[in-house]
Amino acid sequence: LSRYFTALAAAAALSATFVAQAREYSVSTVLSDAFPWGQAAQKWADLVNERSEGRITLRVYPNAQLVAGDQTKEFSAMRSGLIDMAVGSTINWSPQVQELNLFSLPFLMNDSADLDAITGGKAGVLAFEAIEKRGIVPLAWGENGFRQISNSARALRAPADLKGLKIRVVGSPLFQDTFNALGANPTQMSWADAKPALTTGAVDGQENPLSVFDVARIDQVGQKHLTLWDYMADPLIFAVNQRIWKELPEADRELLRQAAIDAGKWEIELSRSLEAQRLEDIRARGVEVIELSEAERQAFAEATASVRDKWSSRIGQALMDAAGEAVAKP
Ligand code: X2X
Repeated sequence: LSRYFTALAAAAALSATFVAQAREYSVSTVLSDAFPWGQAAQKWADLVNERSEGRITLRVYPNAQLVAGDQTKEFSAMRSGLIDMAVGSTINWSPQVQELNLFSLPFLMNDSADLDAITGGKAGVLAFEAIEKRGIVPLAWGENGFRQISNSARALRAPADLKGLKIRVVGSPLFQDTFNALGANPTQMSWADAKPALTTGAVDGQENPLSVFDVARIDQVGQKHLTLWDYMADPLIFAVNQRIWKELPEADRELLRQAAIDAGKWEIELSRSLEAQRLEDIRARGVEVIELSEAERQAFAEATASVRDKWSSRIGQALMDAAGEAVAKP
């Protein structure tokens, strides 16, 4: 009998430990797992679940639903503890973390190699330090992607072609400057409002990575012309509220960090490997795809030089220098 009670007590103790340690956390994203972005968050959740043997659950809440669709409030909500964790875009966090505007500077980066050199080098470290200073713990990089511009009116090959076009932009002031410099008429709105605005013709155009154009079927809301200009790319950042981070045992922190690194790497590779096929599919749907010559792209870069000048002081000299070194061609 006593052996029976001992076993019972041991089982109770075990389950008490289990209950005490089993935790669930919310993870905010803007895009669902129909997109690489949401898949990045789900991969993180799957790896954490598997490696913690079910002890830690990350529940992904897409469509910025934890901030009622207002993606520019995600960072603040994570800092205040309303959201535990997030996989967020540098664009959406830049209102609170000025340094992250680096990635939105038009024509700073030419390709994925430039982006990788920034995120993987000193600039990436400085960007993470800037986030940490604002009370959030950044763990790893993912990728939304190089952003291309589409519109319903005409083929865009030169800055003059943008004149007077109403372009939906994300809620970060830098984008107002970029599209004003190009002679367009930028309108800030959330992703939730973007598709309806395109549908009704309240705006003529938008800019997003090919994955978003493809999966969200932006071709179906009148966006007939798509210019590949690679004017900027927004990385994703896996991050955790600081109080939650501090409460976690060291081993769980390491588990979360490594799972975020692995999920980010996986998603970046996946996202890039699908780009060519996406472009083919977009073309097959009848969208006119405009590819720019180096000189044509350069004309857009020159037209937006003032934006880089104005914003580099807000981003900070050390970060600008580190990014400049990263993208410098020998
Ligand atoms: O709103 C957008 O355009 C999106 C989905 O790309 C971001 O959240 C930055």
